[in-house]
Amino acid sequence: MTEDAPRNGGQLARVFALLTAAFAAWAAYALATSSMPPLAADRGRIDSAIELNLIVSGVVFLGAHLALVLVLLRRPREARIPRENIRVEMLWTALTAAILVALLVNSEIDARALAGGDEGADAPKPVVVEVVAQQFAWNFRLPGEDGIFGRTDPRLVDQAELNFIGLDKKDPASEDDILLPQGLLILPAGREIKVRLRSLDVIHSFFVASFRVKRDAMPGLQGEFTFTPTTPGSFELACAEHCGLGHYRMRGLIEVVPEAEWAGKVKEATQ
Ligand SMILES: [Cu+2]
Repeated sequence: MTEDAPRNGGQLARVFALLTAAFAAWAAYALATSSMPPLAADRGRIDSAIELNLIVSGVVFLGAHLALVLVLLRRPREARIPRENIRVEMLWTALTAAILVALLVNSEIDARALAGGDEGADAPKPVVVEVVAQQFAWNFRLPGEDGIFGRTDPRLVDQAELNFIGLDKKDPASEDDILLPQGLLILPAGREIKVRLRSLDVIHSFFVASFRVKRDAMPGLQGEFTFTPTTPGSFELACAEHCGLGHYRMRGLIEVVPEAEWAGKVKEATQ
């Protein structure tokens, strides 16, 4: 060790402590001033998971940086810091593993609960909606009275005929299918919604911040997920996957209305 070591160590510790404090202050400010839009669906678990992860990683971040500052300050008295301490190493490795496993288990519990949907004999059937993403618009379809979606075929897609999803009009099941205007989805509040998500071209992502829902739409695959909008109102649907030059304008509007008004509003929008 050179003569300068104590002074350098102290300086380094001070710079480091300052940077840590500045970052912590900025993080606290960012957390206090920005937030997700108010929750409008039954997915509060997402908020608590984010909160828990931020708290745990914040505590670990501050603890690790504090330890680093202390080590830098104490470095001159090197004799007091053991070069190797198997017990301490085992302890922090086990502790880190335990924290990560606990977070993982917790997120698995959340994921299962969110995927489960409303169950039980008297739970009403979910409202099934087909969402078809395309460059750069959202198409929404309801199956109508029969509850069956008519056949679609990519070869039948015809933008000029406004057949954006390639609906086969010869299929009897497609007769009562309800095609909502592009970019407008009307949903009943308090009912479980089952979304069938597809894409006609590239990867898009169905993102409704107010519902805490974000799912990729993959060409060739059909995704399925559920959520229950709880509050009537207008909510923004954004594409959260950079899907091409028009990505920025790939927006949609989700109108959540009281269940009693739902059928009427859908009819009004499709006339
Ligand atoms: Cu997109």
